[in-house]
Amino acid sequence: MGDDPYQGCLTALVDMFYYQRCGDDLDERIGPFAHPACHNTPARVYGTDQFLDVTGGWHDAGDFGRYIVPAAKAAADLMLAWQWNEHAFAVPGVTPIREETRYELEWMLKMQRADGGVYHKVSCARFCAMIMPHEEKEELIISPVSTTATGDFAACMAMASRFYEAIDAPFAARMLEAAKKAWDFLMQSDPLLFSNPQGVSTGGYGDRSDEDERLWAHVELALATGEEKYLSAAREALDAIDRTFAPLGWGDVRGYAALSGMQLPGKMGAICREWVIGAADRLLPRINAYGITMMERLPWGSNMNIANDGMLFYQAYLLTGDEKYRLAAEKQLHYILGVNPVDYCYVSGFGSHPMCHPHHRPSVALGICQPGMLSGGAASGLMDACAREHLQGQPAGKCFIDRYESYSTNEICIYWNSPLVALLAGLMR
Ligand code: 9MR
Ligand code: 9MR
Ligand code: ZN
Repeated sequence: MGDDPYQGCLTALVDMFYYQRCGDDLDERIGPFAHPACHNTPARVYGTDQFLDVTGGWHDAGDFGRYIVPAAKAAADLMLAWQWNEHAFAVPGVTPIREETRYELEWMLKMQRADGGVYHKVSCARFCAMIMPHEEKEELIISPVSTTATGDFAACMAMASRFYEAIDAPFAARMLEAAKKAWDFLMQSDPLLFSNPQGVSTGGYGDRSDEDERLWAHVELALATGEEKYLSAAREALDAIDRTFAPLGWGDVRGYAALSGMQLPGKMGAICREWVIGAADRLLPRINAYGITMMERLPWGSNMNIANDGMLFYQAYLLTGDEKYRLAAEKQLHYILGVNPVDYCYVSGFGSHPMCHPHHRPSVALGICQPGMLSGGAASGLMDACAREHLQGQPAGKCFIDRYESYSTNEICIYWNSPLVALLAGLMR
């Protein structure tokens, strides 16, 4: 342990990804949360008699589904985290972040069809009871290909090929090939926007548009290859996209295109740098007394949006060296760690008043709270029965209840932990 008070929290936030592993024997290293390999039977391709091996990857959240769209966000954030502060992860006892991210990437590779299209998700037909992962024994179903999953996959794999080039060149090459195949599929496919097929009711991760996913794919392939066909696709898509904001959401990935696009040659790089700074400048004046950019209404998983804002501010700080952005990034972190209307540290196991009853199946099954998980946080829509029962009439920032029944305010998620890992690592530099 160093004397940085944040190091312990960062370590736990990264360990969380190891705990989320699917299809792996999790040993005594993680204490009571150890369990034998789960979800390791062949999965049925929806509506067919074809079965595939798609073992591996991380459970998405408090449920055990594995979904490509949010996986791409989580992996991208972890790569940015180590880009921003490699040093923070080179500490004994921290889960090796490159190996951990690779665990997800290897699974994602298995989700690609021979024609390049990428299946949207694998899960059971419905959410199971509050049991341990290896106790969920229903048939696994692979849901149909979508172009949002395929676009995110192409982008994430091309991005990862840059990050793993120096570590493992053959792995990087395999990912770049997969990215190119996914891109070819995208180019000849109309939008395939996902909604759950009949009989499947797990997470949908639906979207209204695949334009931003396509843009991100063009940008990453342009950067990874330097080839003209990707560069011109990126140029065209950059011109067409709305560059007012640069969200780093699972559904709107424009911000990832902006962040990576900054490294593109010539005018495109300049456009992306302006995009990032412009978006940060638009958010700055929205910062309120609690240090965050929203408060009237808070979406499901608001802590992700807050951590994402922190990442964007941090990136603007790296670009300009202007302390006002760093300060804004710090405010996002402080809100999450306790400077908020409910006075909770939203990371389990940390702070003087931590969240400790998350909608997280292993924690509920074992009756103990797993540490190092970021709660979704206040959500003003009161989207579950528990929230409706207890939070009626509360202002948005107080629409949080530390009860496991409240999945819309107190679930945990890989892509909520991941932007916090990036923000925290950046600020620890
Ligand atoms: O546990 C599920 C959680 O992971 C999801 O985010 C949430 C919303 O889709 O649904 C939870 O599952 C609940 C289901 O939707 C309704 N019946 C109770 C389930 C467990 O609380
Ligand atoms: O994080 C997702 C949130 O933005 C959506 O509003 C919500 C309802 O569709 O779903 C959330 O994602 C959940 C997913 O569907 C299933 N795994 C748990 C996710 C977090 O609650
Ligand atoms: Zn599993």
